[in-house]
Amino acid sequence: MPEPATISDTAVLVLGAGPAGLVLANLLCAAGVECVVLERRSRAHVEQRARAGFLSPRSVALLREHGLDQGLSRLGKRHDRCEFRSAAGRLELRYSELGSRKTHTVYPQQLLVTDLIAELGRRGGEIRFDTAVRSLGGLDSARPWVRAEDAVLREQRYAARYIAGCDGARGVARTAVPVVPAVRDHGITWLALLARAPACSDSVVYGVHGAGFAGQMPRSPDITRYYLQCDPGTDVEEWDEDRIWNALDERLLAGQFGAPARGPIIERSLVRLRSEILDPIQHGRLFLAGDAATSISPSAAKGANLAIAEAAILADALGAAVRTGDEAGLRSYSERCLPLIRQAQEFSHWMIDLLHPPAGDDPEAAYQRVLRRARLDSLSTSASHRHYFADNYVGI
Ligand code: RFL
Repeated sequence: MPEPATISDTAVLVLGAGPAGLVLANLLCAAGVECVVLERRSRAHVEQRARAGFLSPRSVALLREHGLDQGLSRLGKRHDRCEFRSAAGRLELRYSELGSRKTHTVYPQQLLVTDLIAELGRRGGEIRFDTAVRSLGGLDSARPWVRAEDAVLREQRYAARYIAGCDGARGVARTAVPVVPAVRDHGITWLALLARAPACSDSVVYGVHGAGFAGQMPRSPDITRYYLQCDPGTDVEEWDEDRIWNALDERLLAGQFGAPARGPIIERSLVRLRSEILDPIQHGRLFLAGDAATSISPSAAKGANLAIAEAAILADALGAAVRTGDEAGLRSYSERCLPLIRQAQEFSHWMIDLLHPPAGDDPEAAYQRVLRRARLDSLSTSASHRHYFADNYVGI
């Protein structure tokens, strides 16, 4: 096969138009650094892909500082509490009154992505949608490259001084970093649902139940995200609306605390809880950010927030390297991001453990359930434990 002609040669190639890639590209454009974003999906697809919703104070401050908060400031809703429902009763934690007294802002990820694409256009940035990266190379050379395919499967070659791998947990960039990741497959699967119905309370609700975990996360006045732990081999088609709402009623203890308002289920997908950490998150002139650098379960709402934090750190380092040739920030990129990743992974794992006590009659499962009960009890009885929880829950 002849080598395809290089159709673009730029300072930074950004792979992926999710939160990481779009924040990075916006910051680079604002700093006068030329970049091109390659995204395998269409613009309509990425602007409608509903995922995260909970932004940490650090993410909000960062987006605001860089003029990326127009929609967020208008439509984002302050959120400051979560509750656990279990056989031990109901425990509400108002984290605006705990620890460093911070709050989340609820703003659906697809709206943030839509805002970031529009702003990048205003800043003169370029996104090539429907362009799937297939391979990358030359990472130790002055001109690394990427091979991609456009919508009609035409091969293309792009070159740049640096490549930012922001193509998510299943992208190709991470496969170009030659390290064996630290991995945990939690053996847990969630049915992730979006319902056209208001949430049953203003809180995030975590149902810790013998039949499996259930969660409720408010998204907007008439859209709510729900999660239901299900068998790993389950087929989403087996979950009709009645089965879903009955399971939510049971596990969120509707009899005691009120039933969720029912409405059409507008989206259902399976999320397998799997965590993966790369160290380092760079190789040669390739730098990973977001889910490409670490896959993290949605149990503590950290993924999008890590993506934004890493994108900002990378934008600073790339800006200095391109403008002044100073690569010190790039050399220490992994060292700066990994403490954030480790902390987020540790807390997400803590949450997974808390929310999924093992089922079964064997003595080990029973013992593990006692530990989870003790952990919930200590959240209710120990102020210092509540402060610890609050700081980790809203922190990145
Ligand atoms: P993304 O958003 O996955 O974007 C990566 C982009 O790269 C594109 N891509 C490619 N492009 C070109 N060539 C290729 N070969 C490519 N391969 C992939 C993809 O099409 C995509 O557009 O990664 P990024 O930017 O790192 O952002 C990460 C976040 O999206 C993710 O961590 C969060 O959504 C996780 N998450 C949550 N995070 C939070 O902080 N708060 C939450 O409340 C929250 N809720 C969630 C979540 C994730 C969920 N799912 C679906 C796993 C709820 C759910 C259900």
